[in-house]
Amino acid sequence: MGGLTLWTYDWVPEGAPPRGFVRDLRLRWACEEAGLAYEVRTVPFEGRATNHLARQPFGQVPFLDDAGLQIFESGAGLLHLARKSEALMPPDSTGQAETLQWTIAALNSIEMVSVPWWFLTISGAADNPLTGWMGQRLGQLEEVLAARDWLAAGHFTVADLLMADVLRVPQVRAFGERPASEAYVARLTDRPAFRKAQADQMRLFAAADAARAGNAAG
Ligand SMILES: N[C@@H](CCC(=O)N[C@@H](CS)C(=O)NCC(=O)O)C(=O)O
Repeated sequence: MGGLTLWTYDWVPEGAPPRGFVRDLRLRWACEEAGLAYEVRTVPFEGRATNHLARQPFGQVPFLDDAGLQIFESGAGLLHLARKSEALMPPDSTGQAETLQWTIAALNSIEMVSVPWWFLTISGAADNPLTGWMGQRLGQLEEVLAARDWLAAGHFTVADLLMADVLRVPQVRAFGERPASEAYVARLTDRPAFRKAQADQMRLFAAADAARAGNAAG
């Protein structure tokens, strides 16, 4: 209970979202960027609809524990972590306002379209009714990213971390021609902190596969 604990599932199937995209990665990545020590603990994937509702009322992951303070929603967790480190959010009020604004924009103006669009796309909908809305939002963001390298404060912040995580979904990257957005995602996901966070998540689920295979065999 003394430090930071990030909670995720003990295992996830290969699929949607694929491994490497489970949202605990956002919190891992932020901790890595900020040099914050953390441990990762898990709740069972099986029975997730009911087995941790006291910690996450929608049965989802991630959630966060900071010395007994409990926080769910990846965006809330990121903003909590951002208050701990200038590597994630600058101390000045203008920089903080910009960071908050773009963090919320990633969730509420881009992800609120991209997730349902993605879901309909992978469900095989012949005519995805969200395509026009999706194209408009990503086009507007492309104009922003064509004009600058970072969303807030003139340097990397947690807003970039979150926006890049929203945009890096393969179907989103493949949707239309948006060279500035593609360069942005490539640059952000080439950061050592991202690569470590993603490798650690993949390693956790690979170990869970091995344990399940051992249990099935034995
Ligand atoms: N708005 C939530 C969404 C969390 C979310 O969708 N988590 C996925 C894993 S990436 C999940 O738990 N899915 C299982 C489910 O919804 O039952 C957040 O950002 O924390």
